[in-house]
Amino acid sequence: MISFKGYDDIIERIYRFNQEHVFQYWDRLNDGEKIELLEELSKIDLQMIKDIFSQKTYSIDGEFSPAPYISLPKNENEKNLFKKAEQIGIKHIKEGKLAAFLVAGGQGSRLGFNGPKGKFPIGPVSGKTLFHFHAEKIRASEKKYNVSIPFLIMTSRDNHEETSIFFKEQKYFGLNPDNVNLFPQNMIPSLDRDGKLILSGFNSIFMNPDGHGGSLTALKTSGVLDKLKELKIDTLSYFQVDNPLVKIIDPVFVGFHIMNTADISSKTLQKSYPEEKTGVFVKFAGHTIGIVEYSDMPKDKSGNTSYSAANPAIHLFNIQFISKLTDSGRVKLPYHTAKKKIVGLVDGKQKELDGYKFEQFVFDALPLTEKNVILEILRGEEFAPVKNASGQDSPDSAKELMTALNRKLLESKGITIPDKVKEIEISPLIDIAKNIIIPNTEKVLIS
Ligand code: UD2
Repeated sequence: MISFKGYDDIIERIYRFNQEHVFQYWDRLNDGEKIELLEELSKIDLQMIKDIFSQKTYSIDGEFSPAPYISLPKNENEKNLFKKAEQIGIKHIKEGKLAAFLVAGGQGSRLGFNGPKGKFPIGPVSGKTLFHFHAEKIRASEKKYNVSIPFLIMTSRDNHEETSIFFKEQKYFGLNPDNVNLFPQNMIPSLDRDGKLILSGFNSIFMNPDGHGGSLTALKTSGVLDKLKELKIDTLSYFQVDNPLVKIIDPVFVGFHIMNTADISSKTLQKSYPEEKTGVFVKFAGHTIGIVEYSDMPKDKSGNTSYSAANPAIHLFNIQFISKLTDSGRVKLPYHTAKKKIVGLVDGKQKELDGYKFEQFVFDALPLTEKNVILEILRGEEFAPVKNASGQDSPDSAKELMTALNRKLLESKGITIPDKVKEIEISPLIDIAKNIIIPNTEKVLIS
């Protein structure tokens, strides 16, 4: 067994868990490099890694059926209930009880875009980035409700610096920098087929971000949760980086959440086709609510059209609930396993190998709630995911959806749209007045 002053406990633990191959290049390392490796190893919970590996096929516990949800209002009574929710939501927002929470730690590999996905240009006319749209929506809500809304952004080790620099360069898109809080999520090692840690270099371990489920733990470990409590924030509006249509601050949604004293509230929309790659809301046999991810759907149920309540990944979290979950440190959510090709160090050279990547999903906190709300929304008004480089759920389809929504908005105000117009972008900072004239050009930018 190797030895190094001050680190012998860690070294002994590595041998005990049969992971001593991580020291195979030990003799090539200088003392600084050895310490770096030992420090990284000291942060890995080897027992947890072993447990995850031994149950590596995530499976759904027990039977489930489609979940009930609050449908779009159809009659006067339901419309009145929605109006009541809106009033309650507005009051809550104006009291400064809300913060916006963007998860942006993912790797965006399907889109094939280099760098943080939030830097992707999505404005159909302006080319503004996803981050820009999100920030301007928050600015617009701050103005509308005359309140300050903290903006939390979870990044990951690989994109934290670039994201922070971008926000600085862009002067926080006009937001008060003191209200913008970027913090990286935690990392978890990937494993090879035999459950062994993978070296990414002579003295470093291959890690991946621990999934958006890691956001709950990261809120706690970064100290952000305590800051929110000091600010008397009680609700987090959670959203993904890839949806330029998301309504970040939505009074109706907030109102239903408050009226039901929910731990988590979630939006849902109808799947557009059974094989669409979204999770669906379900009710488990024990009456708890949850989401089953498309990749985890049992074969006999996938494609079943009664599971149509899709997950656009828009939630409200009660802060007390997150506090309770994170009381003992790491939130105990299951890990989902993905088989991946991983480039690691093998026999002194970088080589592709088969491995496993582990992630927690934030919606696995749903079955832990005592109360929750699922609210139906209109797809075309709030969901335009940017996932793939082309085709479905791509930048092109998202831009089309943005234009379609803007067209609908202008028409609802009685504004005439000339024939030539193909693309319409409206800045989130603009309140459309009835009397605007739209030019007869292909691209229209209202900002
Ligand atoms: C997510 C949902 C899916 C559906 C769809 C809607 C999961 C597992 N699936 O699918 O059910 O609702 O969205 O658009 O969520 N992220 C992090 N850290 C991580 C991993 C991801 O911050 O370690 C962020 C990522 O930056 C993005 C969001 O989480 O904002 C979603 O990640 P994804 O693109 O991997 O999820 P996707 O599209 O498979």
